Amino acid sequence: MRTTKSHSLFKIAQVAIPGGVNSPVRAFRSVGGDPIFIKTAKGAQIEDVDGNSFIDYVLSWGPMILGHAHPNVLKAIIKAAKKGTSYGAPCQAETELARLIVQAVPSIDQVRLVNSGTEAVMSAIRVARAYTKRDSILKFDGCYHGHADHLLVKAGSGIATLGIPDTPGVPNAFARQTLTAPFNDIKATEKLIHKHAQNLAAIIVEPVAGNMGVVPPLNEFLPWLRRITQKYEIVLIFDEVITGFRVNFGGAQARYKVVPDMTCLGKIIGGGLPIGAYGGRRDIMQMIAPAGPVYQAGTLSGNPVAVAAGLETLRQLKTPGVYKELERKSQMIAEGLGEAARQAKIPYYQTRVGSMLGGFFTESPVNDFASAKKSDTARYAKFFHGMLKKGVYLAPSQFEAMLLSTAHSDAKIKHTISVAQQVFKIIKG
Ligand code: KE4
Repeated sequence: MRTTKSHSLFKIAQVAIPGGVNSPVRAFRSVGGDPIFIKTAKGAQIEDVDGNSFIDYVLSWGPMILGHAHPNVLKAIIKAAKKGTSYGAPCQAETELARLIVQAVPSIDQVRLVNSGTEAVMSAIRVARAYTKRDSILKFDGCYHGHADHLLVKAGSGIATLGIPDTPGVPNAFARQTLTAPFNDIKATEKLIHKHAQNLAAIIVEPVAGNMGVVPPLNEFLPWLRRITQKYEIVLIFDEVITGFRVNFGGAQARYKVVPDMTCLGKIIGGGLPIGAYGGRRDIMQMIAPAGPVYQAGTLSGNPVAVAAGLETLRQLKTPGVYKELERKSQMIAEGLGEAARQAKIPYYQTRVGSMLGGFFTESPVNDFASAKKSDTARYAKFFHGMLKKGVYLAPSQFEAMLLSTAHSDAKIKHTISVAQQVFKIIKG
């Protein structure tokens, strides 16, 4: 596989951009080697600057559920852009997207549009703190909620504790307000909540974890979280930046029938353009300026071009049968990969929720970050590069999701499976 042009572009990029990328995971640090530079993308295919073409299972980390450069989405973007790209004043399309989200997502009575998932989460937590007049929050190890200071926190010593900074630059004082517990661990979480409930403003969770690899909630976990947060009047926030409109048109909350108090969205609702959103119960959302006292703002919030792309994407997703078809294709590829690993006698623990798939090179079950980290990430790196060389682009990290789009044809899926059969055999050694 020729990578000359990507290699030279990466060297140049590293002079002007820290690490040569605008988001760390793109740099291939977890799997080794240099990132490929993309020249163009269409449907399920991406092409790099050296002319290599790949079936894409990253889909820009989620937004491209209809595949790249969907003709209707492009048309909507061009039509909107011709009317101006940003007004800094309200426009009808923002209300249309807001109303579509309100209608689709069970927990959302009102929604505020912002520019990224990070901004959505950061703002939702501020509102929850104002609403409850409490300062602490609780998150789960291995769940990622964007890069706001108080969320870049990892578990301290012991399994469920006060957070410690997970990166330089986050003051200890911020981290101490963030409690951490193991995902899916009711016992450890309950202990922590009982101890800190009086000062807990919110518990934030990815209802299906997508940032430790894909780890579904164990049966009782989400319903239990809903009950205990109601009992202590803690705001339950579902971070559905990945799962929103991915695992169901109403998100994971519709799939699992557990309704949080607030929901954060991003990715798919912008159809590939910058967007985020947070919404929830009307009494909470009425706290937000200018309706209420909690300040939050954004120059490009509700941007008409991003909103047009999001509206068209959600309209396409509303078409009957879309999720059923995504489910069928996702099941096909999951079964194919599982069979390929079995044939090669490679331990491969698979997870899947709708078109969000995970695969860990380990024999034991993966239900939280600690067990995910026990998987053989070196073998994942070999799998990643083996697949890449044969034209399949997976996430350049074990701790991400494999995603499908409506543009992934059966033929592409069958091709991916046959490539995996070869690669599993190669990495067997
Ligand atoms: P952004 O600020 O990147 O739009 O969203 C942050 C975020 C919030 N919540 C969840 C559950 C998320 O997964 C994300 C961002 N996802 C990562 C990939 N898992 C984005 C990729 C990247 O960081 O480059």
